[in-house]
Amino acid sequence: MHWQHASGTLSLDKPRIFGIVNVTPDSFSDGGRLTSVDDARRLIDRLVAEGADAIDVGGESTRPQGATPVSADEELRRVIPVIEAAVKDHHGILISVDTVKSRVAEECAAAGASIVNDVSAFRLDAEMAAVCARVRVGVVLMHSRGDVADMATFTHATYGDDPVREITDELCVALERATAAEIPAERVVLDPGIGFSKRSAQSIAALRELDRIAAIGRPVMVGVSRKRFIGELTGVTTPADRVAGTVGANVAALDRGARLFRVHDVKPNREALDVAWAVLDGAP
Ligand code: HH2
Repeated sequence: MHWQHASGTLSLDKPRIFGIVNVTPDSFSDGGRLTSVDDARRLIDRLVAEGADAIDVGGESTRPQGATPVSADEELRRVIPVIEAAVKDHHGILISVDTVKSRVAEECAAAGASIVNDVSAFRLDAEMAAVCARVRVGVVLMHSRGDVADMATFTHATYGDDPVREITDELCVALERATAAEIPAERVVLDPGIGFSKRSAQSIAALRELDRIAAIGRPVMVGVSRKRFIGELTGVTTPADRVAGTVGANVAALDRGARLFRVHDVKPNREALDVAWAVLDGAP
């Protein structure tokens, strides 16, 4: 399987890792850590050295405690210098921008981002699908409900007896939004949105039954890194200490069909996923 994006094609014949670069003061696990472009540069250097296939740069948090939405101007002020630095420092690096705003997507694509990671799956900005079609980026359409302030809370975590069915149906609607905007299916990756409008049991069900989401026919990304359900399962309260739980969830997701993994800690996930893949697929 392949994924087309603005600067080429990413082959998904092995697990692909997106290293997280949150340029936000309030992200749940690493907020406020990057206070300058130089800090972001150093983090990107490390993520690339540890084996990231791409970096995912975000300037607006969706933290579970209820995030504060930021203006497009502020988001651009945070992410553009980081994208420009990444392009300069790492020739050919694959860059994704984590945004729900079409203006941010468009300007980041012009600055060198080849992928738009929209945690609202084109729900929150009526122009987003058309912009992504025009600038020919690859898109990640992630399942969520509600707006930026409450999508990572339980406000909309209201499911019947088959939550994965509802998640799958809503991702199919997102894929139709992309198709209607003439984004070729080959440019689309789907993501169940672990922890977004989901209680832990619903996040775990989405991972356990990930094959139902993969059956839609598009590659699947998961973002489990350091998330709350891992804390609940392990008792590890500090998000940055949830590395082993994150690796466990990612290896299980790989077995159920995920091929793209959005993580804070690249090295342990790279090693674990490469070894798991050699065992599962038989191809070192
Ligand atoms: N999770 C977060 C943000 N963006 N994108 C995708 N595709 N999938 C995810 O699961 C996902 C995502 C939330 O995590 P993080 O960036 O660490 O925190 P915050 O939103 O507080 O910045």
